[in-house]
Amino acid sequence: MRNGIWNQEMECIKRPDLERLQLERLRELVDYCDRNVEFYHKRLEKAGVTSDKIKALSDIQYIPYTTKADLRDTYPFGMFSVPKKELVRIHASSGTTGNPTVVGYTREDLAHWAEQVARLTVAAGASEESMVQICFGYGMFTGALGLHYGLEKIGATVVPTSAGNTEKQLKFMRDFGTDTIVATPSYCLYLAEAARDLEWPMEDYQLTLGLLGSEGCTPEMRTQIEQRWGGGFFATDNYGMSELNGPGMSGECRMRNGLHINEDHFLCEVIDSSSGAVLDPGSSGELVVTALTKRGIPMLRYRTKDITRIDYEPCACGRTTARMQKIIGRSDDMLKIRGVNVFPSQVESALIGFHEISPHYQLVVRRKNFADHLEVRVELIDGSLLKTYGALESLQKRIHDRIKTILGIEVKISLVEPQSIERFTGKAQRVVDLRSQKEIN
Ligand code: DLL
Repeated sequence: MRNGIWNQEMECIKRPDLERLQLERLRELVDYCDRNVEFYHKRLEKAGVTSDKIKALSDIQYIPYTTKADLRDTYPFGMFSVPKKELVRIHASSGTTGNPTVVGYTREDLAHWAEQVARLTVAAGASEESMVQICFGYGMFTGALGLHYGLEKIGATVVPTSAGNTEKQLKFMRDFGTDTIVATPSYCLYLAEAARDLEWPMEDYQLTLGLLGSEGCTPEMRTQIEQRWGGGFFATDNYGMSELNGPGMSGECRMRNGLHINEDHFLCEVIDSSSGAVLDPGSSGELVVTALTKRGIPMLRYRTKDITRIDYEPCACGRTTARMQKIIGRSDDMLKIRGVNVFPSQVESALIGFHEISPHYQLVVRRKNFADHLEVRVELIDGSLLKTYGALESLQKRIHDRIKTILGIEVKISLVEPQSIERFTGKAQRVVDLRSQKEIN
């Protein structure tokens, strides 16, 4: 490690050298998929693509996209490329509907994965001095074990508390002098609240770094989380998905002006999610990723459904890798409210800043008179406000007006009792979709 950069050679690589490496790896990958996965063989054959047709990175456009539905249709191992004896780990994503997506890793995949996570955790400020509490659930979810091995690789001390058991979490955090936490932003916020409620002085905690991820978090929400943990706490955003190993695809450095992509492992494109057309560099759209080095279950042009934009300018931190902007939402999470596209993250940004409400909220979508209606449920900090009619009405109106200015649509604001909105130890579920229920008029 030099200048606080884990892998100077790859993280500060010159773009022409990177592109040469990506092209070489892409050709190898196409050839590998063609030879080892029946699913890809058929797709590539139909599209008339062989590795020798890939002469430039832009020739990737001839390769068909892969989707989550492809993984589900080939459940559980249909897209794996190696016999079981070569697999050393399996993970799966929860899959609330239908088959979960199952992913497998060879020994080399795990080594690459740990390297990817090592780079990002160092970029965020972790080191061999760090005492890191991993509050992601250990199990089929990739978050915990992914961060675990990357952090061990850099020599940090890992405390694998897993998710939940909040009081015990806080006790270890305080007694061990944990300085780094790995969690979803929503759980990190909840832990801060619980810490305050326990009435142990906040000064007893030594948290200075949050490696947060696995769900969206607006800059406004991040400020709330940082303020709750107190002055020295600095949180970074980390992105990934099980189909692309898990965490480790991209993460923020101390500049926090985008998430550095491990581009020698992941080749990214941004497309228009409705037409599938590839967009020019710098445009916002759906992220499509080709995992250049992954072999257990290779991924060619995987449609993530996550909406972002990629910035190719070198960063002030010294790294030259491209940075993706924070995910603004998933194309399938986008609500269409009377013709207007609404991402939950826009509502989150609008809500934070009202000192009378907590950062916990829920969006309820209903179908009424053949149109979608949005109710925003927000939690009051002081429940006695519910009895103070004038104050309550005025707050409701101010929140309503701010959201209307930002989104341009009417929403119903419901102010609810303190602590009444569900807390999550993993990914928060902020949207309650009641549109399939019987229509109300
Ligand atoms: O959430 C992997 C991960 C674990 C990333 C820990 C970072 C930290 P999945 O469970 O497969 O994998 O969910 C992937 O979660 O397509 C995004 O929609 C969302 N997501 C992940 N990270 C972020 C983030 C892990 N930083 C899906 N911001 C992705 C916004 C995120 N959304």
